[in-house]
Amino acid sequence: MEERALLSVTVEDRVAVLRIANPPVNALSAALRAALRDAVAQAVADQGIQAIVLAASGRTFVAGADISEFGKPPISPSLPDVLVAMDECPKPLVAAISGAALGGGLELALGCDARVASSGVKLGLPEVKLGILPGAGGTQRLPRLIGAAAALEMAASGEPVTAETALSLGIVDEVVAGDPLPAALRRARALAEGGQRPQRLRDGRERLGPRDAFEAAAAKVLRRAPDNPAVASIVESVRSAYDLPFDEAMSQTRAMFLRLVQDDRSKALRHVFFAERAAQQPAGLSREVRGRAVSHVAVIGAGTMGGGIAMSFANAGIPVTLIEAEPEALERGLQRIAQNYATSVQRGSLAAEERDRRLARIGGGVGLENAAGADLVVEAVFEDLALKQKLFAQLDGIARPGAVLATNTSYLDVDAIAGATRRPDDVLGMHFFSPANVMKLLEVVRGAGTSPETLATAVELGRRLGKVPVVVGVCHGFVGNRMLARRTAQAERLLLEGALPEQVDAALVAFGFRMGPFAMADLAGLDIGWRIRKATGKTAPVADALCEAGRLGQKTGKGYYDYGGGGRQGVPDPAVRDLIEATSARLGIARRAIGQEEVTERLILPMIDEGARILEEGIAARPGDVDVVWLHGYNWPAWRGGPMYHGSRLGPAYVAQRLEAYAGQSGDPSLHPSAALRRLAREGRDFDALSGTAR
Ligand code: TC6
Repeated sequence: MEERALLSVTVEDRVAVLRIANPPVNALSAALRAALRDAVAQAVADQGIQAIVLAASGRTFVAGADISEFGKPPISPSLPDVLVAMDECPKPLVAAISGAALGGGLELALGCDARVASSGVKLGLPEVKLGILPGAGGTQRLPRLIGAAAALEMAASGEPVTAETALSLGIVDEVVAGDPLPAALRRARALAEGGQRPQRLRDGRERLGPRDAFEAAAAKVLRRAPDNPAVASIVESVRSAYDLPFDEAMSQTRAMFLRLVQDDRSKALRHVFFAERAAQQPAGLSREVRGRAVSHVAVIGAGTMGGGIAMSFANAGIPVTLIEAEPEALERGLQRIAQNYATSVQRGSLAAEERDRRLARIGGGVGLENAAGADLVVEAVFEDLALKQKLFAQLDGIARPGAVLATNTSYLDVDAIAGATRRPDDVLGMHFFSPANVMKLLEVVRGAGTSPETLATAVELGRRLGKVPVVVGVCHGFVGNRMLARRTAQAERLLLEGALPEQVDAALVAFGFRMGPFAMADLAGLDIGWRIRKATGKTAPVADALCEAGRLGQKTGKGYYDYGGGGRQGVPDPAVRDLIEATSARLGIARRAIGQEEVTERLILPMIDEGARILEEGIAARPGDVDVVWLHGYNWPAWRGGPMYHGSRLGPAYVAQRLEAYAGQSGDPSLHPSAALRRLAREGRDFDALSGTAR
């Protein structure tokens, strides 16, 4: 029987223990909700039962509602119905929280009279990250337990707290080491001895706290997220705890929940949730394949990138040796790392003791021989194929057999690098994004000869580092930078045709990016791209002219914008307008007024087209993988789901037709839609249809 599998009931000294077992995370599926409601009813009916303990098997208590049910017709009983049954239960209920209690999981625990948690477990209301609000009483019961201001902060941020913090906030009554069941049973018996059930949370407003403290918290939360409908609804719902009777507030909250679930933002955020998890399981790699053990890492190259990569390992508890060719360069690299940690300590984001532990994990060495003992070597030297090939040939003679050899190249041919060794099966790309200790994306580049174990090692390691690893294939720029190149080309092209940097940047900010391409280029420095263009014989007339004029971005006080007193906020500069207009004239391009819609579409649609090519070539396995790359490597706005999700909402036919129109209007042949996109448009199919076409 499914019910038996989802929920088992045992009786311990007249306490019914309802144990949830719905792997992998005990999500509250319709069947589990029904089983819970029925089990509570049975415990009520059974004269021999005095109290109920709610417990769970596995590594989570309950991870919340079953997200895969959202957007489908609701199935009764809803979670609020289950909580009504718990409120109506005359016998005391206690939650034994042995793993994460999130969303509906915490709401379930809030329907109990007491909560006992294992030390270290997480409790939270992460619904806002899915574009919804806690719809099963979190916005009503939690304020009545810990105060409206604190509850609002938890629900609006979505950040979980540890059991220890939950204890100090008053969310849980007791924290124990290990299994919380014995303590929960003790509490349940004590409550039963009290004769009657304590006042339900729903019935008491004494702990809501002063209204003005809540309003101040609400103003802060809304300032932080001014355009987020889920946050606005959370504020409104928590506020109703002051103004409306519990049942009225609940039905209003339920209506908001059902509205938000249908909202495009929530759909996109749910897509992100599942795409991130799917990316963890690379296509074509069996779940049975295990990575090799990695307990010591060597990073070659102590520049900004190499240093950031070394910090990522040290932060995750993995000892690392940073390797340079010269002692001075090594010293500089180690000092930069120490300085980065010192800044975090000064800012208060890192404890001094933790800094010391991390620093102690980072050693240095001059010469490649220092890589001899490493289980994984990450090369992060200058982007030069010949240099990298030479280095890998040397490494081949030094690294121990079975060590994974990874290159952090952003563009170069990983197969050509692997070919310099006699062990291409051990070689792959691990492309970190700058700053490597912060950005979550890790492109794991699978070479033609990369073995499944090598691939699994990098993916598992990526997870250990707290990154989001996405497996990609070998091509120039892989997934992220290859798509970015299309956007960058259009941004430059739009300047030549009539737009100005501030207009282009504003369009992308309006789309949801934190920064536009030109503000970003100024921040990164224009000389990097200039150097690469010169080396590869390419040109970007406006960018080249700015560099020739010494305008290299923020570091020179001028780039696409003027940074005046050396601040980070640039202002439009008439000299840049003159320079752009002169460049258009020199190239014989007649400037015209370009509207925001065209700017946005010409930046975004070519990326979607490139994504289609990438999928057709098998460089990425699934549209969701491309989305995850952009979400975590380039700050694509999560509520827009990612470029392929966005393209899918627009429809391949629309994307193809607009690109064709822009190609005609601008005379830029690169805007013609690819064969892959045209085929989808013709056949009326979505990007999924391209998945795995080449492999
Ligand atoms: C809510 O509760 C609203 C209530 C109002 C009702 C009115 N549903 O992340 P992992 C799957 S909203 C369905 O890799 P971890 C996941 O897709 C919900 N599926 O594991 C994956 O499947 P795969 C509020 C779920 O150990 C597998 O479980 N709750 C759900 O790294 C393992 O997941 C949240 O937002 C779910 N709720 O992390 C919490 N959760 O193997 C969401 C997970 O087929 N969950 N799956 O790929 C999490 O944050 C994490 O999963 C975790 C475990 C911290 C619980």
